[in-house]
Amino acid sequence: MKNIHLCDFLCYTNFTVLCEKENEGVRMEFKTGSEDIDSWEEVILVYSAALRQIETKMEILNDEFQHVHQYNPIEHIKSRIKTPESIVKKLKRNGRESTIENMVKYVNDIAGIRIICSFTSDIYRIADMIGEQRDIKVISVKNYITFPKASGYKSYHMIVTVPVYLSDRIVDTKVEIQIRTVAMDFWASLEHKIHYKFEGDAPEHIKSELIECAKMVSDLDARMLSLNEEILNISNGEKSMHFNSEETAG
Ligand code: 0O2
Repeated sequence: MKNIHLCDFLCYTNFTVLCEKENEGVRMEFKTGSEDIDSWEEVILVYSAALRQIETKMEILNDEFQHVHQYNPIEHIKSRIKTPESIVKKLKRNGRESTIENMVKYVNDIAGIRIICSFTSDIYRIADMIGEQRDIKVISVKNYITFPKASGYKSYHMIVTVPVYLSDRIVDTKVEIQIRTVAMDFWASLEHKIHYKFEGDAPEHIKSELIECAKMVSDLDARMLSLNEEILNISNGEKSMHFNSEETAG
């Protein structure tokens, strides 16, 4: 079987997609060929399969980590398929026509998974584990932890492709992975709500309050990490003391 990308997969099929939201005039249309098949569903099916694969991989890695290190780096995982309205908005924002071809080519986060962990060190551990998976190809990385956004947003983003095995072909499908701590996630969720409430134009005092909160989140993450390291050092010290006393006794 041949590996193909989702864009190439589109060439194999004929599309008619209409996605209209009443009163909002959101419309997507893409047509090729004469046959009318449920291709929007087919594309979403492939993205959903890709999401499930990444989710399962993450759960396996988390279980293995627990088995080897008696510790779970992942607190929880959320995943979603971007809504058609949100896809159209993003295409418009980038000055592109609303077609399925453009959506697959240019919207990298149609399938999105968010991995929430306790400590910043877990983020890099998880990112490394993802990068080491043989069938996952890392397309790009955005490190908003080292380089936070002007809004104060912090998170680690990876765009990857994962092969989806269909009955007659393998489709390499893009998934956006966001990795962040519980504290970063708390901040991002509230900021996202505020962003939507004010349609991206929140009053200045709210923006600066959010930046202040982002600093507090970074400080909290750093202090929790250092506390955890101290606890681990104490536990390791106790273990080696226990081990040494057993050796002396033996
Ligand atoms: P939604 O509603 O969450 O889906 P690219 O995807 O690389 O072509 P983009 O979209 O600028 O370009 O990528 P980026 O900067 O990595 O952002 C992708 C997603 O990260 C966003 O998706 C948000 O989910 C999240 N994000 C980025 N910046 C911020 C921010 O300042 N605050 C919050 N709360 N989230 C942010 P969408 O499509 O914008 O939104």
